[in-house]
Amino acid sequence: MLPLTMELEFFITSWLLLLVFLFSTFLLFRGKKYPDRFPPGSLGLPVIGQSLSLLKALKADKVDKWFQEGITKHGPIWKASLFGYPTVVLHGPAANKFIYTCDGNILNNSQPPSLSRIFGSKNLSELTGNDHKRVRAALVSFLKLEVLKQYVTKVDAEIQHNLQTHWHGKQDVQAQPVIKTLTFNVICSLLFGIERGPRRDRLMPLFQDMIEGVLAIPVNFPFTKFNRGIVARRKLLPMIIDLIHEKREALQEQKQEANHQKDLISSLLSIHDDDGSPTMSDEEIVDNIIVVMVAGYDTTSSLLTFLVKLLANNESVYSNVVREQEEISKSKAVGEALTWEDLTKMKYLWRVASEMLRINPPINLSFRRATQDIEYGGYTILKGWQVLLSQSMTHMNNDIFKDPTMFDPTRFEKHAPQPPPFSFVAFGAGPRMCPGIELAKMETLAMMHRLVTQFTWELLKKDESFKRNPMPNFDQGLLVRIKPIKAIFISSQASL
Ligand code: HEM
Ligand SMILES: *[C@@H]1O[C@H](CO)[C@@H](O)[C@H](O)[C@H]1NC(C)=O
Ligand SMILES: *[C@@H]1O[C@H](CO)[C@@H](O)[C@H](O)[C@H]1NC(C)=O
Ligand SMILES: *[C@@H]1O[C@H](CO)[C@@H](O)[C@H](O)[C@H]1NC(C)=O
Ligand SMILES: CC(=O)N[C@H]1CO[C@H](CO)[C@@H](O)[C@@H]1O
Repeated sequence: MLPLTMELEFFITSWLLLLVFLFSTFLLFRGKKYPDRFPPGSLGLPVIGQSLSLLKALKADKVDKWFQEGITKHGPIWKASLFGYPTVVLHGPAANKFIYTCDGNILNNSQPPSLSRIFGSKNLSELTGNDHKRVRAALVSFLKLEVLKQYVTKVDAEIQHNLQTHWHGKQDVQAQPVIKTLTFNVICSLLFGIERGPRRDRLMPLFQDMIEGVLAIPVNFPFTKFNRGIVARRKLLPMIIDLIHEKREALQEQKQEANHQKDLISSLLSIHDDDGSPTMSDEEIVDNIIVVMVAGYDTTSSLLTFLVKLLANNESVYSNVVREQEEISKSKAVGEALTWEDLTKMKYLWRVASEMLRINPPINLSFRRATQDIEYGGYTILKGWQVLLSQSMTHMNNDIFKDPTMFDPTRFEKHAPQPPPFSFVAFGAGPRMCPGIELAKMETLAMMHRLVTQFTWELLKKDESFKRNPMPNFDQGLLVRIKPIKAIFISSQASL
């Protein structure tokens, strides 16, 4: 049954894409002359072929091949028509630099239109210029390290709860969905200040539908994922607005108390401009809460899932990680919460995570739109055209990272030669670089610490594969067989 609906979705999408394409080509090229400084490649038929072949490559995780074919055929800069727009396809450190540092007035962050129905119109990802700066500064004021440091214990408590509920007492675990539950709960706790209980439980399925909708093929018919996503957004809105009202009241009651940074929402509500008016409207807060949910959920859980797989497959990395983490747990009493200082000692673990982000970056494609005619690499990109950047192709470039397919965390050692700027871009770069890095790092380190000190595990399918849609998702959720480590509790109790 499933494959059938997917076929159908694909079929409908093809026709929709065709219509959108024909219409936008008509708009774009009405009366325009073709100078011959356009990148090589074709915008003609088979139009659908190009979008579909990219979607297929995404699903089969063969996007690198898709890019390589284009590069072999046309050279480093080429054009195609994708998702309804003429698109210039770019890669390499120079292209990364160009895209990441380019003025928002030249290239904006327009995603293919489908996303806005779910993200809302005041979303950070689409804002440009001063609006982007203002909203981003508000988010960063909460997500920056000095503030986040206070929340290690809270993150750790969510992790312990996740392990108690979904790991202890189980034999086989689907790691990826369970880790997604964790990243969802961390966001609820830290960012939205929603404690465990019925409210979170009501939020979770809506949120998941919404995420699936954001990432699905944008066909708004009943029963499509996209449609479910839109419906979920509609149901989520009043819940989030209630939450904002409650937080505002709570803030007004405890005006004297200085702690406005209990969670992201309270923090956003208490930021004021110089003239005393609130910096962000309720609408902006709602849309950005949704952006943060989407941005922080699948990315971090993807990294954690890849790490679980790696440690099961690579004995040498595993034993190094365990040695470092046991050193840390030795210095703590049983059940004592992790602290910020503990995390700063996990240097090897973070190098392993960074190397994982190099090899399997959760995000490795970005779209932009040209808001005026621009020149790049000797070619013209016309106003309205799309730019597709394959930013992480630099991660696999032999001139930048020697033996790029080798998993080698020493690349990230302090004294190792630094890769040139704009070549390690798992978190992006420039004014739109991921503001959630420190939170992602905190979750990753704390969760891996708890996992390796409480369990050993092996993969039930030696090489379970994953597909990007567009975030990497393991076919069976990464099935692992786990065993609790009892010895740790006994030995540390004995030493008390
Ligand atoms: C391993 C985890 C993560 C990875 C690999 C990651 C990666 C990225 C990348 C590559 C971008 C830039 C996209 C572009 O330029 O097109 C980005 C943007 C963003 N990320 Fe993350 N992210 C992660 C975790 C998080 C977390 C935990 C949060 C939130 C709490 C977050 C919030 C955001 C936001 C709000 C933006 C948009 C920033 C802007 O447009 O100014 N991310 N992320
Ligand atoms: C994106 O990452 C995957 C690994 O998850 C890789 O196989 C693929 O080639 C990458 N795509 C591009 C265009 O770099
Ligand atoms: C981005 O630029 C394109 C082309 O000029 C325009 O159609 C679109 O509305 C812009 N999007 C935003 C969010 O400004
Ligand atoms: C495991 O990691 C080590 C250290 O980076 C690397 O040298 C080795 O090739 C990896 N082994 C496997 C089986 O991937
Ligand atoms: C992806 C997304 O949400 N896009 C919307 C963001 O906001 C702008 C306007 O502020 C809309 O035009 C986008 O469609």
